[in-house]
Amino acid sequence: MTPSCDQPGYAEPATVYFHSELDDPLQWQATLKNALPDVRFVTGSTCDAPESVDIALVWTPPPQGLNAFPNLKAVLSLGAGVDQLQLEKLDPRIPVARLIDLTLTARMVEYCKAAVFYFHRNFHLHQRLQVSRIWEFIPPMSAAERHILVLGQGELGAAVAVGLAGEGFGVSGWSRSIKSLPGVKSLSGADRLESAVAASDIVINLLPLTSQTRGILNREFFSWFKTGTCLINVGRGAHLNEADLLDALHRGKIDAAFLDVFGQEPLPAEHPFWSHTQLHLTPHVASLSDPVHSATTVIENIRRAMHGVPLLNAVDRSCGY
Ligand code: NDP
Ligand code: OXD
Repeated sequence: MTPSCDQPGYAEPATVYFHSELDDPLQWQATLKNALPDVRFVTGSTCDAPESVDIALVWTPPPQGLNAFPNLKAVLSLGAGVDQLQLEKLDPRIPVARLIDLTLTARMVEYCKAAVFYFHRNFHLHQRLQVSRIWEFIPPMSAAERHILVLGQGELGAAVAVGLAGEGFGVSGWSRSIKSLPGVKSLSGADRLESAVAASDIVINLLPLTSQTRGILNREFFSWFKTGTCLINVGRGAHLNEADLLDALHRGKIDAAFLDVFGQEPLPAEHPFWSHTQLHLTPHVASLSDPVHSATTVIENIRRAMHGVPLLNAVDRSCGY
């Protein structure tokens, strides 16, 4: 049990600097103040006393950068991913935590199941036939015959894989280390990837963005797809080589894709993805965090940071995730 902010050893109330273009500062301020009435909540592109900031609670670094705060005790990500924090620029001794909560995970499982069922029940094929007013019976496969590969078996990827196995699909999960998850065949290592991709009908990307995974969804990767394979990218836009995806669609190497994340967000209006009939786009909403569901661990991590206690959901700075 971490000491409360009111107990001895907690000399000063925490000063939390908040920055996000996506999350509501007022909602977060109200939620934090409710639990930690003394907390000083600072937001905005300028901060009058950067030396007083203890904790940065951010989605992306503020314009002045995280190094503008010389006495940071912790960086708390407003997302499950941390690539957007540009951690390579941050002192490696500063602890960083990412956001994990049951609602965020449940939302990701819902999104992936919805996309998988769309492909599994051939809605994408019927949609194309509908445009030409063609009444054609496409016999549905059983879930057990449909093989799904989930790249990344962390908090989100593991929950998605187990959830899909529970629906009766054949599921494999690929990660750096081998896992033991009910109904999921665990694979690890670059040498296992080609055969796993080649055996799959649907590939879901839930890897973190690191120097090892950047651009992994590329021409070579797509060349391993069998005819009719579909892609779901909910990791990061920079995992995907966009030109290679368009080329693979054109050559029939990929049948269709759900894309939730993009190299540039918002996706520019002139981008070819918008009008591609085999692509289903969503604006980075596969899962979302919000103070109602995510504040508990943030509050606990503020307490921990103020007492020099290791953070919950700490990022391994040497791996970048
Ligand atoms: P975790 O850090 O919990 O899991 C990452 C997984 O990827 C682990 O299983 C890890 O392996 C595996 N991995 C990492 N690097 C490699 C590699 N080089 N080769 C093979 N496997 C690798 O992340 P989460 O599950 O919490 O989140 C995954 C990502 O989802 C986030 O980083 C973020 O980018 C994205 N995301 C997207 C959202 C959206 O709305 N679209 C919402 C939330 C997150 P091991 O277990 O062995 O360490
Ligand atoms: C996250 C995201 O990383 O929403 O949490 O992408």
